[in-house]
Amino acid sequence: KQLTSYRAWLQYQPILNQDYISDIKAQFSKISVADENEIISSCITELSVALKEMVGFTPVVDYQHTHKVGLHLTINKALPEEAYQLNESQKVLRLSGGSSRALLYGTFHLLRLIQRQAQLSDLNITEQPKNPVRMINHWDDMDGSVERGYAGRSFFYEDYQFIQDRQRIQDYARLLSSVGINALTINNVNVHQKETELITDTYLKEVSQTSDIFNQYGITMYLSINYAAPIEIGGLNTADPLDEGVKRFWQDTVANVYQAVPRLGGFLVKADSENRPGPFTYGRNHAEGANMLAEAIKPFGGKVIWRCFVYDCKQDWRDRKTDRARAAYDHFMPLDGQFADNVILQIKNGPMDFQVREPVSPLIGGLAKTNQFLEFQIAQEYLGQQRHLVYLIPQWKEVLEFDTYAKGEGTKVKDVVSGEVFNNKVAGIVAVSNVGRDYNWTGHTFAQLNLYGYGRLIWNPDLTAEEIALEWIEQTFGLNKSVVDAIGAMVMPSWQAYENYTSPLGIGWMVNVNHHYGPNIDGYEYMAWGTYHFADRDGLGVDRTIKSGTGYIGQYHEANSKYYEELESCPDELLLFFHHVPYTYQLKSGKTVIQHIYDTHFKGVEQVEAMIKIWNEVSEHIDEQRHHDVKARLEHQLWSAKEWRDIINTYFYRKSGIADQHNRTIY
Ligand code: GCW
Repeated sequence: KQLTSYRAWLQYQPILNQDYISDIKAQFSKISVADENEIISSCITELSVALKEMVGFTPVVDYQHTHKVGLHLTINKALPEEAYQLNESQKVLRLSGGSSRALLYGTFHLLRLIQRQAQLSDLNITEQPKNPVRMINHWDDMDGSVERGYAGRSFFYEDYQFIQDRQRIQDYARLLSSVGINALTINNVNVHQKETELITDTYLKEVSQTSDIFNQYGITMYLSINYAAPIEIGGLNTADPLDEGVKRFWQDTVANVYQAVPRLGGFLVKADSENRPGPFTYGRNHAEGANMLAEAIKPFGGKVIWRCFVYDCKQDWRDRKTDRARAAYDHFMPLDGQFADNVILQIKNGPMDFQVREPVSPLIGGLAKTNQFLEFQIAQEYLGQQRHLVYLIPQWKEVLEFDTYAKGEGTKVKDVVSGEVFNNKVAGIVAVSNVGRDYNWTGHTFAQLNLYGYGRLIWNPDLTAEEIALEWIEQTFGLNKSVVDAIGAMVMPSWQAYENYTSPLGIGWMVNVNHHYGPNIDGYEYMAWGTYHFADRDGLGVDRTIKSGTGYIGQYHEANSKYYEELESCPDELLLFFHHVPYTYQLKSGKTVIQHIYDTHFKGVEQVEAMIKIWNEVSEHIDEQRHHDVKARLEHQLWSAKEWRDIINTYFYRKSGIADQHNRTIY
C-alpha cells in the first residue's frame, strides 16, 4: 500500500459519513460513456480506483449509454476544447467536455468534490482554463541528478538510462492532470552531452514510451535540446542557423524524432545563456536562431519554446553601467515581430532570477507581436529550497495581477500571458518543477501545495490563495477543522515571513555562491553574475533610475516607469531594487530603512516560531510520518531564519553604526 505522503492530494481516504456514502453510491454506481479512447479510460480507471477507496464500491461501466441513472460522460464539440460542464438533475449527473482531456479535468473536479464531501445534487458548473498552455519544466539530468532539485533524484533517469519502472511517472502524470497541467519537458534546459542524444535513436524509443504515458493523461511532452547538436551529434563543424548543412541536420533530425514520437510537442531551448551555445557565436540573432528550428519542426505541428534568460554572466563587477536586469528586454524587444508563429518566448517572471521579491519583467507587456510564456519556479531555489515552508501562490498572484499598462490601464499580466491582450496564437504559463524521488515527491510535504496551487492558479488566476490552500489542505490532510485552520494559518503568511528574515526591500541575493542556500551578504558582491547590493557605510540599493542610474526603469510603460522612478511613489517593498538610498531614508511605513531591516528580521523569526507552535498543537490529528517530517523541517527553518536574521542585522549594524531603536540583540 502506498504511503499517505506519496499520494499527495489524491488521497482517496475512506469517507466515514454514511449518508454521504449512500448519496455517492446512488450517483456513481453506474457510469455510462459515449466514447472510448486512452484518455477516457484514464477517467474510468481514476473514478473506479477513487470510488473503491473512498466509498468502497466499483462502478459498473456501460459504453452503450443505456443507463438511465448514474454518471454520464459525453463529449460535446460545441464546448471549447478544454472546457467541461457538470450538471445534476433527476438522478443523472452529466459531465460533458469539449474533448476527452476536458472530461479528465471534469473527472478530477468531481473527485475533488467527493474528497471534500461536497453536495453533488443540483450541481451546475462550467469550467474553462484561462491559459491555453499550462506547462512544467523539469531540470532533470540523465545521470539521475536534478539541477536545483530539492526532493531527491530524478524519477525519469539514472546512470544515463531511463528508469524502467514507470509507475512513478504514471502517478506523476495523474497528479499533474488532476490540476490541469497539459504540457511538460522531461530534461534540463542545460542540455549536456548525453541528453543531447535524446533526439537520436539511442533514446527515442524510451522518449516515445514516456510520451505515451503522459498522453494518456492529456499531457503533451517536449524535449529540451542543445543548440550545438549539429556539432555534437551531427558531425558538423558549425551550428550556424543560416548554414544549409545545419538546416538539413535539423530537418532530418526532426523528421526522425517525429517518426518515433509523433505526438511530441516540440523543443525548449536555452541558448546563449550561462555558457550554453547559441546563435550569437555565429553573429546571428535569436530570431534567426529560433526561426530555423521552427521551420524544421513546423511540418509536424511542433513548437519551439525559446528562453529569454539571456544575460552576461561574465560581467566585471567594477563595471557600473551593465545591469543584468536590463538584459532580457535589451536582447528581445528589438526582435518583437520577427519570430515565426510557432515560436514562443519564455520569460521569467522577474528581470533577475526567481528572487523572493522582484518587479515584473518589462518584456511582459512589452512584446506585442510575439507569442510568449511566463516562467515561474516552483522549485524553491532562492526561497528556502523546500526545507523552508514558503507558500508561493501569493507571490505569483501579485505577478499575474500586475498592471503592465501595455494597452492603457488594466492590461494585467494574467491577460497578456493568456494570449487575450495581443491575440497570440500560442500562450500560457510554465514553471520549473519541484518534484523528485522523495517519498512525498517534494521534500517538504507543504511544497506539494506549490505544485498543486500552480496548476490551479494558472487554470484560474482569479482563485484566491486562501481558496487554493483550503482545497489542498482538505484533500491532503482531511476535513478536521482544527487541522484545516492550523495549516491555513501556517501557509498564508509564509512568503512574507521568508521575505522578512532574508534580503530586504527587493534587493535580492545575499546568498551563498553556487548552491544559493543560506545568507552570505557579500557572496555575489564581487562576482561576475551581475547581482549586487552596493551597500556601503551610508546606504544600499541599485540605482536603476532613468535620471541617474542604469535606465532599467525606462523599459516599463510610462505609468509604471514614473511610478518606480520617483522615490515618492516607488513602493517600499521594491525600493532597493530601483534606488540606492541612505540607511536613514524614511519609508512610507514611517520607519527608516535600517530600522525596517532590524524589525522585519526579528519579526520573520517570530513568524517561524508561530508556525512551529501551531504545528505542534495539531500533532494528534496528523499521521506520524508527515507530522514528524514537517516538524523537523520547521525546526531547521527556525535555525536558518535565525542565521539570516543575525547575519543581516549584524552586517548592517556594523556598516551603518546605527543602533536598533528597541535595543534587541545584534552582534
Ligand atoms: O536560476 C538559475 C539557476 C540555474 C538555471 C538557470 C536557468 C537551469 O541557478 O541552475 O539553470 O537559472 O534558468 O537556466
